[in-house]
Amino acid sequence: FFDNDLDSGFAVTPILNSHAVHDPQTRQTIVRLLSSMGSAKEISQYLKRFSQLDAARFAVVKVGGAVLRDDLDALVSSLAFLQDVGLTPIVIHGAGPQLDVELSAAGIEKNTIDGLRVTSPEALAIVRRVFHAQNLKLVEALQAADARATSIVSGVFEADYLDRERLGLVGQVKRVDLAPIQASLQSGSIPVIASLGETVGGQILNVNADFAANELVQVLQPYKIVFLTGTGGLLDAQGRIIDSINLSTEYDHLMQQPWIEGGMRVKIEQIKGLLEGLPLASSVSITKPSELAKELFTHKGSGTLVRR
Ligand code: X2W
Repeated sequence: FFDNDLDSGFAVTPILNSHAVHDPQTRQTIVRLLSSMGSAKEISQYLKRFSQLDAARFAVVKVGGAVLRDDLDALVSSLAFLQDVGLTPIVIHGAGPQLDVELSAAGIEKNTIDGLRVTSPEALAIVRRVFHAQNLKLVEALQAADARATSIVSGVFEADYLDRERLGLVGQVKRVDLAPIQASLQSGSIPVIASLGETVGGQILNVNADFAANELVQVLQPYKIVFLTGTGGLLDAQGRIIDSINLSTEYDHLMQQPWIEGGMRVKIEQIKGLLEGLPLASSVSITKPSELAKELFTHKGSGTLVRR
């Protein structure tokens, strides 16, 4: 999947993250706000490091549809907090559970192949509507919390049919256009991106949000890659969150475990593919919205850390 010749226009002027955190007083306030999570020293270190990054290289945060449904308030306050401290994450979201509901209400039966939704022309009309509605819901909630956010529902993912015969109007990303994202970052506004693609001919396609996030990550190579999920991490047989997974030593063993359910299996496979396109030291964090700051600003982090 990652071998397709991704082409990107990443020759843009870097936009540094805001200098707000260089102001000692602001920094002190932030450290105090986060003091329950970690030591002042580590929090300061992370703040400093993040503020020196090109804004497009700070963080890609993938938000599952379940989080938009169940945990919107925590999501909004976590993202707004980052903006308050001068950091702008790039947000890409799905809408899986919402699509299940709306398609079913329209009498369209759910059919997936390898976790991908078979999408007919009738289904696509609903997919588009639901993606737009979920995107606006998040953007408006951010704005209501005094955060600046930009709705991006097209123009980022140029796609091709993944398997038109079997899947219908489902896309595979061919090219990522960063221009809309850069424009948003330029004004310090959080880009909120829906995972819809379009062909060169203008046909809109349904793209799995994890796949779209992966493609975005390959192009941006951000410092932090965070998947926000309903569970807040990968769960073991007892339903407890697994602290960390080292794929180089644990992948085969993990995939053989009978308790790993289908969705998680797909997720681990996807993350493995994603990490293979990144420098060896990269990692992916899976956590929940209320623990995003802890994940970003402490050594211990939160949720599950997946390494190569
Ligand atoms: C996904 C897009 C939504 C998605 C779907 O139709 O469900 C395909 O399967 P979550 O909430 O992140 O799972 N697309 C092709 O991925 O949303």
